[in-house]
Amino acid sequence: MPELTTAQFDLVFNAMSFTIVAMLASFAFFMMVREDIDQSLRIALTLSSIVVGVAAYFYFRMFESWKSAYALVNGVYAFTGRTFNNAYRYADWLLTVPLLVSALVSILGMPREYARGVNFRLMVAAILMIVLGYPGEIANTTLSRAIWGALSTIPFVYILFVLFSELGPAIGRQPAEAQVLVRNIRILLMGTWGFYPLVYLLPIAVQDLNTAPLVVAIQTGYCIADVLAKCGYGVMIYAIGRAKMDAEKPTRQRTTSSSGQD
Ligand SMILES: *C/C=C(C)/C=C/C=C(C)/C=C/C1=C(C)CCCC1(C)C
Repeated sequence: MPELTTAQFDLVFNAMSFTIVAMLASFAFFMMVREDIDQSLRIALTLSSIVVGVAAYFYFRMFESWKSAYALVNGVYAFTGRTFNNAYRYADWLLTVPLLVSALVSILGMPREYARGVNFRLMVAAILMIVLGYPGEIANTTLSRAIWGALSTIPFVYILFVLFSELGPAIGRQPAEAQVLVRNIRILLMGTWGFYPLVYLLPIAVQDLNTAPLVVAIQTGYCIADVLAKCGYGVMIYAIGRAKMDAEKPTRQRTTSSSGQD
């Protein structure tokens, strides 16, 4: 790993510590607001809490790994010989990405059989995407990074295709209050998930793997994307749950008073 200036080292250090606290705060928030929404939609908030909880753990590990990869020697951060462990990041994604797609499918409240099928296909694609991306992330040449990256992009494109083609009709069935939010969460998902392959492409674009600006850009880039794609996304899942509940409230009160039970 390349030698870093104190500013470069600190930027990644601060980005990671910010991400840890963002994940922990989101965890507390999602756990607290879970009870605010309908039982049938609560699973989406549970999934969001698990996502940020898992990410907080792996960020803690990454933070430790980052600190042990470098030592301050005469005013610069020299590599200690203990390589930063990218496996923490990919283990995090391997667990959280399938849960993120699942949270979206469950907040849409599609027919059960259909939801199960979509969920399964999206989860398999998400796992393939992460598993194929990892060998490229730790590759020694930009060529093999490019090849694994291209393979990983196939399931990625499939996920986007499913989200746009197949979930489209489900959006049309959402109450008016929730439709805009569902469209927005899809845009957030596209925008933030699209950011990961761009960060991954940087070393290929400049045909180098091991410069200080690259290491710093990749680590901070993934941190920013993770906060948006996990914390920001979870907040939107909550907003959708609330909007759906508010939209259904009048009918629910009616059925409650007529049947006398809830
Ligand atoms: C919370 C973490 C999330 C939402 C991670 C998402 C990661 C991706 C969408 C990664 C995609 C990649 C490609 C499409 C090609 C290059 C390799 C990856 C794994 C960076």
